Amino acid sequence: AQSQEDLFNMIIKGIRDEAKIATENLLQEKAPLDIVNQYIVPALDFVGERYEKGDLFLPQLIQSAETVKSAFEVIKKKLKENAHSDISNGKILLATVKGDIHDIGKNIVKVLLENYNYEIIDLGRDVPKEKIVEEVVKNKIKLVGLSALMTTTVKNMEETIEALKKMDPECIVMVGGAVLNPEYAEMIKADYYAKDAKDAVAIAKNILG
Ligand code: B1M
Repeated sequence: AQSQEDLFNMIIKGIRDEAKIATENLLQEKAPLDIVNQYIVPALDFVGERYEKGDLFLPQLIQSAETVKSAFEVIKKKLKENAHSDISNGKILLATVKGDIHDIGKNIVKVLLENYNYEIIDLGRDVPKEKIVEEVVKNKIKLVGLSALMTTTVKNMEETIEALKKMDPECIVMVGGAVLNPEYAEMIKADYYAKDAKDAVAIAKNILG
């Protein structure tokens, strides 16, 4: 069995292939989301802090992010095996806002929502508000999920919410991302704040059933 040290350290060091195997082994004994919360998020927080302090540089941050992506591919496969049923509970549009290329968190949220049978329209990252509004109209979306990870892009999130509400005051917006908190979410006029993927599912259930 793998110890917590292993996957955590592999992400920090950016060793991809081994991280994949470690994840497969961990899945024998742990639930997919527990691996995300106990290993992946803490490891990314750790490299993020070291990067901020200047103890570690961008190439290493990228290596760690790539390692997480390959570990998450394994987790995603497992989650898909456990999917609940084929009937869609409704559509949700997801995007990381303009100027922001962080998408690991959004992708985790996406997989979990899909697992609960929501149909996800994923616009990806660095998405301008105009594109988000256009796709919401085109796909008749009731619930939009926006992600932002940087203090500088929260402004774009606010502007996106403003544009969505202007287009349709009934459009419901949930927001998430490490830079946010419930107070901040309220300030930028989001309807809901999701602290993690489980929260996002609870909100979706509340809105779409
Ligand atoms: Co960057 N980065 N990064 N980065 N990065 C942060 C965010 C930073 C805090 C690091 C730091 O300095 N401590 C910092 C921002 C500082 C600030 O704004 N104050 C930072 C910076 C500065 C940058 C660059 C500018 C660096 C540079 O180029 N000089 C650059 C940004 C470029 C840009 O966006 N324009 C950059 C680039 C990168 C990488 C490409 C190397 C990589 C991203 C790879 C990718 O996403 N594809 C990266 C990473 C990995 C991080 C950290 C280390 C980890 C982020 C992450 O994935 N966390 C991050 C530090 C940190 O957060 N600790 C950092 C794990 C993820 C699961 O959490 O996204 O919060 P999170 O998602 C959670 C919840 O928040 C919630 O559910 C998820 C699952 O629990 N959630 C939602 C998220 N979105 C949701 C949406 C919802 C609902 C819930 O509704 C839809």
